[in-house]
Amino acid sequence: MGAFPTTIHFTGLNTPVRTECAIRDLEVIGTIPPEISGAFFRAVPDPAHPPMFADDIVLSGDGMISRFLIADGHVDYDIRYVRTERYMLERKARRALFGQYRNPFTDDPAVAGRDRTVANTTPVWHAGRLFMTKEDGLAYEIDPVSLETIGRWDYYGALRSETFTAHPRVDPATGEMFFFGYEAGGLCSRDIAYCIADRDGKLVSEQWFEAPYCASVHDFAITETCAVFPIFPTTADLDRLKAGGPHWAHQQELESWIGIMPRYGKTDQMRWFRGPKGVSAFHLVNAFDEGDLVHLDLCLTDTNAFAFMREAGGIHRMPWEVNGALTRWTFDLSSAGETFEERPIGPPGDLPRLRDADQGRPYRYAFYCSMNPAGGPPLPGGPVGAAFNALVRIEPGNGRVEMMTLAPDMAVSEPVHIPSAHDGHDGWLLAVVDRCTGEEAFDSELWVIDAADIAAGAVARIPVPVRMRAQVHGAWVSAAQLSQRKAT
Ligand code: V55
Ligand code: FE
Repeated sequence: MGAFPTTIHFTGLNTPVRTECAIRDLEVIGTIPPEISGAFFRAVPDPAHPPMFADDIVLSGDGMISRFLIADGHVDYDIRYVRTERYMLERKARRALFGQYRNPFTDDPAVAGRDRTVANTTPVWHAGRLFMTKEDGLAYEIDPVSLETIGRWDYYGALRSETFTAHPRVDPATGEMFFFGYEAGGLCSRDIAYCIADRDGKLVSEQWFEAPYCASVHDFAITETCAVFPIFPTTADLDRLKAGGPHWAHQQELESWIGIMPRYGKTDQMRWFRGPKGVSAFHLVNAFDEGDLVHLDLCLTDTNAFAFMREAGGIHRMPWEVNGALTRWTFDLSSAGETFEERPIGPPGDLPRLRDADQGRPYRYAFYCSMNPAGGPPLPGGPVGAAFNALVRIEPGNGRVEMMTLAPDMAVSEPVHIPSAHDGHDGWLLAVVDRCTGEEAFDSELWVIDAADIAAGAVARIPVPVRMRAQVHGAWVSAAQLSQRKAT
Protein backbone atom coordinates (compact mmCIF):
# COMPACT_ATOMS: atom_id res chain seq x y z
CA MET A 1 0.00 0.00 0.00
CA GLY A 2 1.41 3.40 -1.00
CA ALA A 3 -1.06 5.65 0.78
CA PHE A 4 -2.51 5.70 4.26
CA PRO A 5 -6.07 4.42 4.70
CA THR A 6 -8.78 7.04 5.23
CA THR A 7 -10.23 5.38 8.34
CA ILE A 8 -10.48 7.05 11.76
CA HIS A 9 -7.11 5.46 12.59
CA PHE A 10 -5.36 7.63 9.96
CA THR A 11 -7.43 10.84 9.78
CA GLY A 12 -8.35 13.76 12.04
CA LEU A 13 -6.18 13.84 15.17
CA ASN A 14 -4.86 10.44 14.06
CA THR A 15 -3.43 11.75 10.78
CA PRO A 16 0.16 10.49 10.49
CA VAL A 17 2.64 13.32 11.05
CA ARG A 18 5.96 11.39 10.86
CA THR A 19 8.06 14.47 11.44
CA GLU A 20 11.10 14.36 13.69
CA CYS A 21 11.92 17.85 14.84
CA ALA A 22 13.51 20.05 17.48
CA ILE A 23 12.05 23.48 18.24
CA ARG A 24 13.78 25.80 20.67
CA ASP A 25 11.84 28.33 22.73
CA LEU A 26 8.18 27.83 22.03
CA GLU A 27 5.92 30.83 22.42
CA VAL A 28 4.50 31.07 25.96
CA ILE A 29 1.14 32.77 26.60
CA GLY A 30 0.99 33.63 30.30
CA THR A 31 3.69 32.66 32.78
CA ILE A 32 4.98 29.20 33.53
CA PRO A 33 5.42 28.85 37.31
CA PRO A 34 9.19 29.02 37.90
CA GLU A 35 9.15 25.86 40.02
CA ILE A 36 8.24 23.79 36.93
CA SER A 37 11.59 22.46 35.79
CA GLY A 38 12.00 19.16 33.99
CA ALA A 39 10.81 17.11 31.05
CA PHE A 40 7.32 16.05 29.99
CA PHE A 41 7.96 12.92 27.93
CA ARG A 42 5.11 11.65 25.75
CA ALA A 43 4.58 8.42 23.81
CA VAL A 44 3.05 9.07 20.40
CA PRO A 45 2.17 6.24 18.00
CA ASP A 46 2.78 7.50 14.45
CA PRO A 47 3.08 5.01 11.58
CA ALA A 48 6.27 5.61 9.62
CA HIS A 49 4.85 3.75 6.60
CA PRO A 50 1.38 3.05 5.23
CA PRO A 51 0.25 -0.24 6.77
CA MET A 52 0.17 -3.63 5.03
CA PHE A 53 -3.55 -3.91 5.84
CA ALA A 54 -6.18 -1.20 5.31
CA ASP A 55 -7.90 -2.08 8.62
CA ASP A 56 -4.76 -1.32 10.67
CA ILE A 57 -5.22 0.53 13.96
CA VAL A 58 -3.66 3.34 16.00
CA LEU A 59 -2.14 0.85 18.44
CA SER A 60 0.19 -0.42 15.65
CA GLY A 61 1.78 2.99 15.04
CA ASP A 62 5.55 3.27 15.43
CA GLY A 63 6.43 4.80 18.78
CA MET A 64 7.74 8.35 18.84
CA ILE A 65 9.26 9.82 21.98
CA SER A 66 8.28 13.44 22.39
CA ARG A 67 9.57 15.87 25.00
CA PHE A 68 8.64 19.30 26.31
CA LEU A 69 11.73 20.45 28.19
CA ILE A 70 10.86 23.22 30.63
CA ALA A 71 13.28 25.44 32.56
CA ASP A 72 13.13 29.07 33.74
CA GLY A 73 9.85 29.63 31.92
CA HIS A 74 11.28 28.44 28.59
CA VAL A 75 10.01 25.42 26.67
CA ASP A 76 11.81 23.38 24.00
CA TYR A 77 10.00 20.71 22.00
CA ASP A 78 11.52 17.58 20.46
CA ILE A 79 10.11 14.42 18.90
CA ARG A 80 11.94 11.38 17.47
CA TYR A 81 11.12 7.87 16.40
CA VAL A 82 12.13 5.05 18.69
CA ARG A 83 14.63 3.02 16.66
CA THR A 84 12.98 -0.32 17.33
CA GLU A 85 14.15 -3.33 15.36
CA ARG A 86 10.84 -3.11 13.48
CA TYR A 87 11.22 0.57 12.64
CA MET A 88 14.77 0.02 11.35
CA LEU A 89 13.78 -2.97 9.19
CA GLU A 90 10.85 -1.10 7.63
CA ARG A 91 12.86 2.07 7.20
CA LYS A 92 15.46 0.12 5.22
CA ALA A 93 12.77 -1.54 3.09
CA ARG A 94 10.88 1.77 2.74
CA ARG A 95 7.60 -0.04 3.41
CA ALA A 96 5.64 -1.91 6.08
CA LEU A 97 6.84 -5.47 6.66
CA PHE A 98 4.89 -6.22 9.80
CA GLY A 99 1.21 -7.02 9.37
CA GLN A 100 -1.72 -6.88 11.73
CA TYR A 101 -1.71 -5.77 15.36
CA ARG A 102 0.00 -8.46 17.41
CA ASN A 103 -0.34 -11.13 14.73
CA PRO A 104 3.09 -12.26 13.44
CA PHE A 105 1.40 -14.75 11.09
CA THR A 106 0.40 -11.79 8.91
CA ASP A 107 3.96 -10.45 8.52
CA ASP A 108 6.14 -10.44 5.42
CA PRO A 109 8.17 -13.69 5.66
CA ALA A 110 11.34 -11.58 5.43
CA VAL A 111 10.84 -10.47 9.07
CA ALA A 112 9.87 -13.83 10.61
CA GLY A 113 11.09 -14.03 14.18
CA ARG A 114 12.09 -10.35 14.40
CA ASP A 115 11.00 -8.03 17.21
CA ARG A 116 7.51 -6.71 16.39
CA THR A 117 7.08 -4.23 19.21
CA VAL A 118 6.64 -0.54 18.37
CA ALA A 119 7.39 0.85 21.88
CA ASN A 120 4.50 3.33 21.56
CA THR A 121 2.60 3.32 24.86
CA THR A 122 4.34 4.81 27.94
CA PRO A 123 7.61 6.61 28.66
CA VAL A 124 8.88 5.14 31.94
CA TRP A 125 11.58 6.65 34.16
CA HIS A 126 13.26 4.40 36.69
CA ALA A 127 16.64 4.44 38.42
CA GLY A 128 18.06 7.10 36.12
CA ARG A 129 16.96 5.50 32.86
CA LEU A 130 14.21 6.35 30.38
CA PHE A 131 12.32 3.61 28.57
CA MET A 132 9.66 3.47 25.90
CA THR A 133 7.32 0.57 26.52
CA LYS A 134 4.64 -1.48 24.87
CA GLU A 135 3.11 -4.54 26.47
CA ASP A 136 3.81 -6.93 23.55
CA GLY A 137 7.60 -6.75 23.84
CA LEU A 138 10.53 -5.55 25.89
CA ALA A 139 11.13 -1.87 26.60
CA TYR A 140 13.59 0.22 24.60
CA GLU A 141 16.00 2.46 26.48
CA ILE A 142 16.10 6.07 25.29
CA ASP A 143 18.74 8.70 25.97
CA PRO A 144 16.70 11.36 27.83
CA VAL A 145 18.90 14.18 26.48
CA SER A 146 19.34 13.29 22.79
CA LEU A 147 16.19 11.12 22.55
CA GLU A 148 18.32 8.59 20.68
CA THR A 149 17.42 4.94 21.08
CA ILE A 150 20.02 3.02 23.08
CA GLY A 151 18.51 -0.44 22.60
CA ARG A 152 16.23 -3.13 23.91
CA TRP A 153 16.22 -3.35 27.72
CA ASP A 154 16.42 -6.79 29.35
CA TYR A 155 18.25 -6.03 32.62
CA TYR A 156 21.58 -7.18 31.19
CA GLY A 157 20.07 -10.46 30.07
CA ALA A 158 18.49 -11.20 33.46
CA LEU A 159 14.83 -10.77 32.46
CA ARG A 160 13.29 -14.00 31.15
CA SER A 161 9.87 -12.55 30.30
CA GLU A 162 9.42 -11.82 26.60
CA THR A 163 7.28 -8.81 27.48
CA PHE A 164 7.27 -5.76 29.76
CA THR A 165 4.10 -3.89 30.75
CA ALA A 166 3.45 -0.28 29.77
CA HIS A 167 2.25 0.25 33.36
CA PRO A 168 4.93 -0.48 35.94
CA ARG A 169 4.46 1.02 39.43
CA VAL A 170 7.24 2.74 41.36
CA ASP A 171 6.98 2.75 45.15
CA PRO A 172 7.67 6.31 46.33
CA ALA A 173 9.27 5.18 49.61
CA THR A 174 11.51 2.34 48.44
CA GLY A 175 12.19 3.48 44.87
CA GLU A 176 11.55 -0.08 43.70
CA MET A 177 9.77 -0.62 40.40
CA PHE A 178 7.12 -3.34 40.44
CA PHE A 179 6.20 -4.62 36.99
CA PHE A 180 4.99 -7.60 35.04
CA GLY A 181 4.90 -9.08 31.58
CA TYR A 182 1.98 -11.09 30.26
CA GLU A 183 2.19 -13.64 27.45
CA ALA A 184 5.60 -13.78 29.11
CA GLY A 185 6.34 -17.26 27.77
CA GLY A 186 5.22 -16.59 24.21
CA LEU A 187 2.27 -15.70 22.07
CA CYS A 188 -1.07 -16.52 23.73
CA SER A 189 0.59 -18.13 26.76
CA ARG A 190 -1.10 -17.73 30.14
CA ASP A 191 2.24 -16.92 31.75
CA ILE A 192 2.57 -13.72 33.71
CA ALA A 193 6.01 -12.72 35.01
CA TYR A 194 5.84 -10.64 38.19
CA CYS A 195 9.04 -8.69 38.71
CA ILE A 196 10.76 -6.18 40.99
CA ALA A 197 13.68 -3.92 40.09
CA ASP A 198 15.37 -2.28 43.08
CA ARG A 199 15.99 1.45 43.43
CA ASP A 200 19.26 1.09 41.52
CA GLY A 201 17.47 -0.53 38.58
CA LYS A 202 18.69 -4.07 39.26
CA LEU A 203 16.25 -6.92 38.63
CA VAL A 204 15.90 -8.57 42.05
CA SER A 205 12.83 -10.75 41.55
CA GLU A 206 11.07 -12.47 38.65
CA GLN A 207 8.38 -15.06 39.35
CA TRP A 208 5.95 -16.56 36.91
CA PHE A 209 2.33 -17.60 37.44
CA GLU A 210 -0.57 -18.54 35.20
CA ALA A 211 -3.58 -16.31 34.59
CA PRO A 212 -7.01 -18.01 34.54
CA TYR A 213 -6.99 -17.48 30.77
CA CYS A 214 -4.80 -15.59 28.28
CA ALA A 215 -6.09 -12.05 28.69
CA SER A 216 -5.01 -8.54 27.80
CA VAL A 217 -3.48 -7.38 31.12
CA HIS A 218 -2.82 -3.73 30.50
CA ASP A 219 -2.25 -2.47 34.05
CA PHE A 220 -1.86 -3.69 37.62
CA ALA A 221 -1.52 -2.07 41.03
CA ILE A 222 0.47 -2.26 44.23
CA THR A 223 -0.33 -1.35 47.79
CA GLU A 224 2.23 -1.09 50.60
CA THR A 225 1.80 -4.85 51.14
CA CYS A 226 0.12 -6.35 48.06
CA ALA A 227 0.34 -6.73 44.29
CA VAL A 228 -3.03 -6.73 42.50
CA PHE A 229 -3.55 -8.32 39.06
CA PRO A 230 -6.98 -7.76 37.47
CA ILE A 231 -7.78 -10.16 34.62
CA PHE A 232 -10.57 -9.02 32.27
CA PRO A 233 -12.18 -11.25 29.65
CA THR A 234 -10.51 -9.96 26.50
CA THR A 235 -8.79 -13.12 25.33
CA ALA A 236 -6.28 -14.33 22.76
CA ASP A 237 -6.30 -17.57 20.79
CA LEU A 238 -3.35 -19.04 18.89
CA ASP A 239 -5.48 -20.81 16.27
CA ARG A 240 -7.31 -17.56 15.53
CA LEU A 241 -3.95 -15.83 15.05
CA LYS A 242 -2.68 -18.58 12.77
CA ALA A 243 -5.81 -18.15 10.65
CA GLY A 244 -4.90 -14.47 10.26
CA GLY A 245 -7.49 -13.28 12.78
CA PRO A 246 -7.29 -10.62 15.49
CA HIS A 247 -5.21 -11.03 18.63
CA TRP A 248 -7.97 -9.92 20.99
CA ALA A 249 -11.67 -10.74 21.22
CA HIS A 250 -13.77 -9.54 24.14
CA GLN A 251 -15.95 -12.22 25.75
CA GLN A 252 -18.99 -10.60 27.32
CA GLU A 253 -20.10 -13.81 29.09
CA LEU A 254 -16.75 -14.62 30.68
CA GLU A 255 -15.94 -13.75 34.30
CA SER A 256 -13.20 -11.37 35.32
CA TRP A 257 -10.73 -12.37 38.04
CA ILE A 258 -8.61 -10.36 40.44
CA GLY A 259 -5.45 -11.93 41.83
CA ILE A 260 -3.99 -10.46 45.03
CA MET A 261 -0.70 -11.59 46.62
CA PRO A 262 1.78 -10.18 49.13
CA ARG A 263 3.97 -7.90 47.07
CA TYR A 264 7.16 -9.43 48.43
CA GLY A 265 5.58 -12.90 48.62
CA LYS A 266 5.51 -15.89 46.31
CA THR A 267 3.15 -16.09 43.37
CA ASP A 268 1.71 -19.34 44.79
CA GLN A 269 0.22 -17.14 47.55
CA MET A 270 -2.01 -15.49 44.92
CA ARG A 271 -5.63 -15.36 46.06
CA TRP A 272 -8.21 -15.13 43.27
CA PHE A 273 -11.44 -13.14 43.57
CA ARG A 274 -14.24 -13.63 41.06
CA GLY A 275 -15.36 -10.41 39.34
CA PRO A 276 -18.32 -9.45 37.14
CA LYS A 277 -18.75 -10.92 33.66
CA GLY A 278 -17.81 -8.95 30.58
CA VAL A 279 -16.33 -5.89 32.32
CA SER A 280 -13.06 -4.25 31.34
CA ALA A 281 -10.60 -1.69 32.62
CA PHE A 282 -7.43 -0.61 30.91
CA HIS A 283 -6.24 1.67 33.69
CA LEU A 284 -6.22 1.52 37.46
CA VAL A 285 -5.94 4.77 39.40
CA ASN A 286 -4.43 3.28 42.53
CA ALA A 287 -4.75 0.64 45.21
CA PHE A 288 -4.13 0.87 48.95
CA ASP A 289 -4.44 -1.06 52.21
CA GLU A 290 -6.80 -0.32 55.08
CA GLY A 291 -6.16 -3.01 57.66
CA ASP A 292 -7.18 -6.29 56.02
CA LEU A 293 -8.99 -4.43 53.26
CA VAL A 294 -7.50 -3.73 49.84
CA HIS A 295 -9.14 -0.90 47.90
CA LEU A 296 -8.67 -0.81 44.12
CA ASP A 297 -9.86 2.24 42.15
CA LEU A 298 -10.28 1.60 38.45
CA CYS A 299 -11.65 3.10 35.24
CA LEU A 300 -14.25 0.39 34.75
CA THR A 301 -16.49 -0.11 31.71
CA ASP A 302 -19.23 -2.68 31.14
CA THR A 303 -17.51 -3.97 28.00
CA ASN A 304 -14.18 -3.41 26.26
CA ALA A 305 -13.61 0.26 25.35
CA PHE A 306 -11.90 -0.59 22.03
CA ALA A 307 -14.34 -1.19 19.15
CA PHE A 308 -11.96 -3.61 17.42
CA MET A 309 -11.70 -5.81 20.52
CA ARG A 310 -15.50 -5.78 21.00
CA GLU A 311 -16.28 -6.53 17.38
CA ALA A 312 -13.88 -9.49 17.26
CA GLY A 313 -16.01 -10.92 20.07
CA GLY A 314 -19.27 -10.28 18.22
CA ILE A 315 -20.23 -7.33 20.44
CA HIS A 316 -21.72 -4.50 18.39
CA ARG A 317 -22.15 -1.30 20.37
CA MET A 318 -21.60 2.32 19.52
CA PRO A 319 -18.96 4.14 21.61
CA TRP A 320 -21.70 6.02 23.50
CA GLU A 321 -23.30 2.68 24.41
CA VAL A 322 -20.27 1.76 26.50
CA ASN A 323 -21.10 2.55 30.13
CA GLY A 324 -18.75 2.94 33.02
CA ALA A 325 -17.69 4.79 36.12
CA LEU A 326 -14.64 5.32 38.18
CA THR A 327 -15.21 2.40 40.53
CA ARG A 328 -13.84 1.23 43.86
CA TRP A 329 -13.51 -2.50 44.44
CA THR A 330 -12.83 -3.49 48.05
CA PHE A 331 -11.42 -6.90 48.93
CA ASP A 332 -11.45 -8.22 52.51
CA LEU A 333 -8.39 -10.41 52.94
CA SER A 334 -9.54 -11.50 56.42
CA SER A 335 -12.63 -13.30 55.14
CA ALA A 336 -12.78 -16.40 52.97
CA GLY A 337 -14.56 -16.53 49.64
CA GLU A 338 -14.29 -15.07 46.16
CA THR A 339 -16.52 -12.01 46.48
CA PHE A 340 -15.84 -8.30 47.00
CA GLU A 341 -17.63 -4.96 47.31
CA GLU A 342 -18.14 -2.47 44.47
CA ARG A 343 -19.15 1.19 44.47
CA PRO A 344 -18.91 4.07 41.98
CA ILE A 345 -16.64 6.95 43.06
CA GLY A 346 -16.55 9.20 40.00
CA PRO A 347 -17.83 9.90 36.50
CA PRO A 348 -16.77 7.68 33.58
CA GLY A 349 -13.39 8.35 32.02
CA ASP A 350 -9.90 7.00 31.56
CA LEU A 351 -6.19 7.91 31.56
CA PRO A 352 -5.92 8.47 35.33
CA ARG A 353 -3.01 10.34 36.85
CA LEU A 354 -1.98 10.06 40.46
CA ARG A 355 0.59 12.03 42.43
CA ASP A 356 3.78 9.92 42.36
CA ALA A 357 4.01 10.18 46.16
CA ASP A 358 0.56 8.54 46.54
CA GLN A 359 1.39 5.37 44.63
CA GLY A 360 0.02 2.40 46.61
CA ARG A 361 -1.15 4.65 49.47
CA PRO A 362 -4.44 6.28 50.50
CA TYR A 363 -4.69 9.39 48.35
CA ARG A 364 -6.48 12.71 48.62
CA TYR A 365 -6.96 13.43 44.91
CA ALA A 366 -6.37 12.15 41.39
CA PHE A 367 -7.07 13.29 37.84
CA TYR A 368 -8.36 11.68 34.66
CA CYS A 369 -9.83 12.44 31.25
CA SER A 370 -13.57 12.44 30.74
CA MET A 371 -16.37 13.88 28.62
CA ASN A 372 -17.95 17.31 29.02
CA PRO A 373 -21.50 16.43 30.13
CA ALA A 374 -22.82 19.47 28.21
CA GLY A 375 -20.62 18.94 25.16
CA GLY A 376 -21.62 17.80 21.70
CA PRO A 377 -20.06 14.85 19.87
CA PRO A 378 -16.36 14.46 20.72
CA LEU A 379 -13.55 15.02 18.23
CA PRO A 380 -12.67 11.83 16.42
CA GLY A 381 -9.17 10.74 17.33
CA GLY A 382 -6.94 8.90 19.74
CA PRO A 383 -6.62 5.13 20.20
CA VAL A 384 -10.33 4.46 20.78
CA GLY A 385 -11.53 6.88 18.09
CA ALA A 386 -13.17 9.50 20.31
CA ALA A 387 -11.07 12.14 22.07
CA PHE A 388 -11.75 13.27 25.65
CA ASN A 389 -12.97 16.84 26.17
CA ALA A 390 -12.88 17.22 29.94
CA LEU A 391 -10.40 16.78 32.75
CA VAL A 392 -11.67 15.57 36.12
CA ARG A 393 -10.24 15.95 39.61
CA ILE A 394 -11.70 13.59 42.19
CA GLU A 395 -11.30 13.47 45.94
CA PRO A 396 -12.41 9.94 46.81
CA GLY A 397 -12.35 10.69 50.54
CA ASN A 398 -15.18 13.25 50.34
CA GLY A 399 -16.74 12.62 46.93
CA ARG A 400 -15.75 16.02 45.55
CA VAL A 401 -15.55 16.15 41.74
CA GLU A 402 -14.23 19.11 39.78
CA MET A 403 -14.04 19.46 36.02
CA MET A 404 -12.17 21.42 33.41
CA THR A 405 -14.58 21.29 30.50
CA LEU A 406 -13.61 22.02 26.91
CA ALA A 407 -15.66 22.99 23.88
CA PRO A 408 -16.76 20.05 21.75
CA ASP A 409 -14.19 20.92 19.06
CA MET A 410 -11.37 20.45 21.58
CA ALA A 411 -9.55 17.45 23.01
CA VAL A 412 -7.37 16.88 26.06
CA SER A 413 -4.67 14.22 26.38
CA GLU A 414 -3.57 12.47 29.56
CA PRO A 415 -2.05 14.99 32.01
CA VAL A 416 1.08 14.66 34.10
CA HIS A 417 1.25 15.92 37.67
CA ILE A 418 4.11 18.06 38.97
CA PRO A 419 4.41 18.40 42.73
CA SER A 420 4.85 21.87 44.18
CA ALA A 421 7.66 22.83 46.51
CA HIS A 422 5.24 25.16 48.32
CA ASP A 423 3.59 23.67 51.38
CA GLY A 424 -0.10 23.04 50.94
CA HIS A 425 -0.13 23.61 47.20
CA ASP A 426 -1.39 20.69 45.12
CA GLY A 427 1.05 21.32 42.27
CA TRP A 428 0.52 21.59 38.55
CA LEU A 429 -0.76 19.60 35.63
CA LEU A 430 0.57 19.63 32.09
CA ALA A 431 -1.60 18.38 29.24
CA VAL A 432 -1.74 18.77 25.48
CA VAL A 433 -4.99 20.34 24.28
CA ASP A 434 -5.98 20.16 20.61
CA ARG A 435 -8.54 22.30 18.82
CA CYS A 436 -10.16 21.60 15.48
CA THR A 437 -9.80 24.77 13.38
CA GLY A 438 -11.31 23.58 10.11
CA GLU A 439 -11.75 20.47 8.03
CA GLU A 440 -8.84 18.18 8.96
CA ALA A 441 -7.07 21.18 10.54
CA PHE A 442 -5.91 21.29 14.16
CA ASP A 443 -3.91 23.47 16.52
CA SER A 444 -2.22 22.01 19.57
CA GLU A 445 -1.08 23.65 22.78
CA LEU A 446 0.56 22.53 25.97
CA TRP A 447 -1.51 23.76 28.92
CA VAL A 448 -0.23 24.42 32.42
CA ILE A 449 -3.07 23.93 34.91
CA ASP A 450 -3.24 24.59 38.65
CA ALA A 451 -3.91 21.14 40.12
CA ALA A 452 -5.94 22.71 42.95
CA ASP A 453 -8.20 24.63 40.56
CA ILE A 454 -8.57 22.76 37.30
CA ALA A 455 -11.93 24.41 36.52
CA ALA A 456 -10.03 27.66 35.95
CA GLY A 457 -8.34 26.15 32.89
CA ALA A 458 -4.83 27.03 31.80
CA VAL A 459 -2.59 29.41 33.76
CA ALA A 460 -0.18 29.31 30.79
CA ARG A 461 -0.55 28.07 27.22
CA ILE A 462 2.29 27.02 24.97
CA PRO A 463 1.25 26.80 21.30
CA VAL A 464 3.08 24.11 19.33
CA PRO A 465 3.83 25.38 15.82
CA VAL A 466 3.74 21.91 14.21
CA ARG A 467 1.02 19.34 13.88
CA MET A 468 0.80 16.76 16.68
CA ARG A 469 -0.63 13.26 16.60
CA ALA A 470 -2.63 12.03 19.60
CA GLN A 471 -0.46 10.73 22.43
CA VAL A 472 -1.08 7.68 24.59
CA HIS A 473 0.68 8.14 27.96
CA GLY A 474 3.21 10.60 29.32
CA ALA A 475 5.66 10.96 32.21
CA TRP A 476 7.04 13.94 34.13
CA VAL A 477 10.74 13.70 34.99
CA SER A 478 11.96 16.56 37.15
CA ALA A 479 15.23 18.38 36.49
CA ALA A 480 16.54 16.81 39.71
CA GLN A 481 15.72 13.31 38.43
CA LEU A 482 17.21 14.09 35.01
CA SER A 483 20.44 15.13 36.66
CA GLN A 484 20.63 11.63 38.19
CA ARG A 485 20.55 9.95 34.80
CA LYS A 486 22.86 7.00 34.34
CA ALA A 487 25.71 7.28 31.91
CA THR A 488 24.91 4.79 29.17
C1 V55 B 1 -3.51 0.10 25.01
C2 V55 B 1 -2.61 0.81 24.25
C3 V55 B 1 -1.78 0.13 23.36
C4 V55 B 1 -1.88 -1.24 23.26
C5 V55 B 1 -2.77 -1.94 24.05
O1 V55 B 1 -4.42 1.93 26.21
C6 V55 B 1 -3.59 -1.27 24.92
C7 V55 B 1 -4.42 0.75 25.95
C8 V55 B 1 -0.79 2.11 22.51
O2 V55 B 1 -0.87 0.74 22.53
O3 V55 B 1 -1.09 -1.88 22.36
FE1 FE C 1 -2.25 2.40 29.18
